[in-house]
Amino acid sequence: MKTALITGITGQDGAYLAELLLSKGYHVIGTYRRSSSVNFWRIEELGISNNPNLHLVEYDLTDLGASITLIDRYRPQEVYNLAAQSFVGVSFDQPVTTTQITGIGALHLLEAIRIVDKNIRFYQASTSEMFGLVQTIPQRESTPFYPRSPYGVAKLYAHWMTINYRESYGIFGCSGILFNHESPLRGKEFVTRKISDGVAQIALGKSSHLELGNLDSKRDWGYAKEYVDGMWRMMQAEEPDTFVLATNRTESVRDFVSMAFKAAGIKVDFRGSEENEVGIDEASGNVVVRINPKYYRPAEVDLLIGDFRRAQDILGWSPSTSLEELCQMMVEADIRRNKRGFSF
Ligand code: NDP
Ligand code: GDR
Repeated sequence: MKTALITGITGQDGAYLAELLLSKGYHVIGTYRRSSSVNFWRIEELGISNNPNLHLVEYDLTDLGASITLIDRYRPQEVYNLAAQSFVGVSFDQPVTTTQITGIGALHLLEAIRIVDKNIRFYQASTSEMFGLVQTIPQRESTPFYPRSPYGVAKLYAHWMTINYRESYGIFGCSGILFNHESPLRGKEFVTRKISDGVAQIALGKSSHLELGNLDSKRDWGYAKEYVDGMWRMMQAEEPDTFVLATNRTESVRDFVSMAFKAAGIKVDFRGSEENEVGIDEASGNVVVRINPKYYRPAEVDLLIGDFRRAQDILGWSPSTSLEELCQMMVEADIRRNKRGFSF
């Protein structure tokens, strides 16, 4: 039985990856942070929280000693580093914390592997945010980086450290440059889930409207459950490498809003521009979307679209859920949760 260690099991990807690895017969060590109220809602929703092969351990990525102890104690064959301060918006307000967790945190695990056992395989959760101010379209493994947030800069540091430990010490360190991936388990601070939950509340008469920031930014959104399979494939490859996972389709935030309202049977018409733009429910004439500049970022990533051909050729990975299907799935899940009066 293989043992895998997942940092950040309380997050979206950690929960889906744990589900996948358990289904493949792994013993999974999942780390969570000490806090006043630890939240296991995602692994509970997936029905894996009581799986006898899942072992939950308290751990903070910012502690080097704890990282060495963790790796030494469990001696996993595979380490998936998914833990991060992952919200781009917050990284502008907390750049130092973000760097310590998202950047240096990855180095702590690489150091632990170097010290304890160099045969342990390491996956680093890299991101399309490293492309930032995009230099070419679509973005692939060879596209130059130009991060636009403290989060993107911290992730770029961790990405290069992973490559450096691969080249310096022969550690199997792979880096997945994943474009945005969403699901009903996405945190509500991220725009797609904020929209699906907001639309559900409006459709059920629990809320009048949704407040958003920049509707013009364009993202390549895929389904998280498919992306964690790509992470696992990278770790089974012959050689450690860097791979882009994406859908090669880009849509604006505004398009996603329309799609989500459509999934709830509401047709929305956008009028006005910039801060005065509003989304109007065509049937009732009610304003259901407003702009609130507090959601604007000091520097924005305007457009992302990824080329996943390398992952397809070498790993046999490709996405299969369309954005319409994903959006429908998220809106339906949030309508169900809001009807139960209970939505994380
Ligand atoms: P989430 O924000 O949902 O999860 C992040 C996880 O990291 C949570 O479990 C969180 O714990 C944990 N964490 C945060 N700080 C620490 C710390 N100091 N020590 C230990 N654990 C910590 O992210 P996702 O699941 O969406 O993403 C997984 C990874 O992939 C992240 O690294 C993210 O940056 C990266 N990524 C995500 C993409 C996406 O579109 N989802 C795209 C590309 C990369 P807690 O619950 O206590 O907060
Ligand atoms: P992103 O995701 O920054 O791409 O990072 P997010 O969903 O936060 O933003 C996407 C785009 O939507 C615009 N936007 C808003 N965003 C939020 N959160 N809230 C709003 O109200 C809002 N209105 C408009 C943003 O400005 C942005 O352009 C995600 C995270 O999961 C990262 O960890 C990951 O690395 C990248 O995806 C790939």
